[in-house]
Amino acid sequence: MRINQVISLSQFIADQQSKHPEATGDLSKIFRDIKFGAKIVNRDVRKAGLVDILGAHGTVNVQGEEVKKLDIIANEEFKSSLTLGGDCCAIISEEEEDIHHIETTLNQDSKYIIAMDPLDGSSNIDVNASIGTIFSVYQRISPVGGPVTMEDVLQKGSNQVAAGYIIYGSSTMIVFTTGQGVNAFTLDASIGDFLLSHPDIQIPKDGTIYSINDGNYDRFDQGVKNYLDYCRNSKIKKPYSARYIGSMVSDFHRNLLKGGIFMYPSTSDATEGKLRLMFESNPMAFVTEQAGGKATTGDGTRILDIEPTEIHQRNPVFMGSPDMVDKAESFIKVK
Ligand code: AHM
Ligand code: MG
Repeated sequence: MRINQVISLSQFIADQQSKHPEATGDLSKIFRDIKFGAKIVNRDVRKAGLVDILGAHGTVNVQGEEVKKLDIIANEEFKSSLTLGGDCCAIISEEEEDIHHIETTLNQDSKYIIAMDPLDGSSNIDVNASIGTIFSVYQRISPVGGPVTMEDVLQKGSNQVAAGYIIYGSSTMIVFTTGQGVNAFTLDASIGDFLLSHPDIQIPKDGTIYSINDGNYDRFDQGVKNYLDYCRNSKIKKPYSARYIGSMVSDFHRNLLKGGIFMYPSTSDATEGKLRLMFESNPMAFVTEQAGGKATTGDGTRILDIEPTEIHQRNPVFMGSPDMVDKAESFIKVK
């Protein structure tokens, strides 16, 4: 008997698995490993101000950006958890230039590939604002046992088997989809487990929150500027609110629950925008669509349909409440 109908993440996954007699249980084990990694990273995030893991690492990552110590730590912790679990054959990470092959005896028969941004929103680390981990799960295309290829890794987002994020906020939550809706589990620190807190999340069809880095306004295309002018127009039916912390997981999560649009468009000096297709756009787009939302590049292109050509490629992002994304696109398409 479950006390007060509390459902743990492990129980939920086991229940889902039992509905699929053909399931091998390997995906459940991937979630076990992601959950374990999340708990370890959560521990380190929570004590970041007390020990020497804040601040810059002194190197830049493959994007040429400054690396924080916690980025490195989180990357190593998830890699370790997924390697020791034995059900993942390769990882691609925002913090790694190339494919990280896992070729231990334990992992040689595994079919799953993980794409992850181990610590997203890292500019927020030093100021104690919410940060997150973003992950995708794919099945390899080439036969199990052989070397993982670029084709295995560069799959379009619609091939994702599962995706989600962990938010290290005022509480720690894991929000994910396996293609059957979106559910969120909150970490109960007293028992050390994630409990179902937000079943079957549906994003509101419309909303009043727009999230964008307004400092880039002068470098946006005219269509994006026109949409932002519309959002600021006090004569529209509902006054809009601008909300932007600069941590995608946090900005996205708020809009998922309250209704809104999250945007990171291209700019005149970054024609593909900033966010990475494999590590940020695809997993969030899968969650968005599974919650009833819409995720595009702003010109009608569905993010999940983009054919990736390189591990670290970027793309413009417009995602959230479907009516808001449609409205934004109606401005952007009119150049
Ligand atoms: P990161 O992966 O290096 O942390 O960068 C991604 C982050 C996103 O979380 C956020 O939406 C975006 O960068 C904010 O960028 P900006 O500071 O340009 O607005
Ligand atoms: Mg990131």
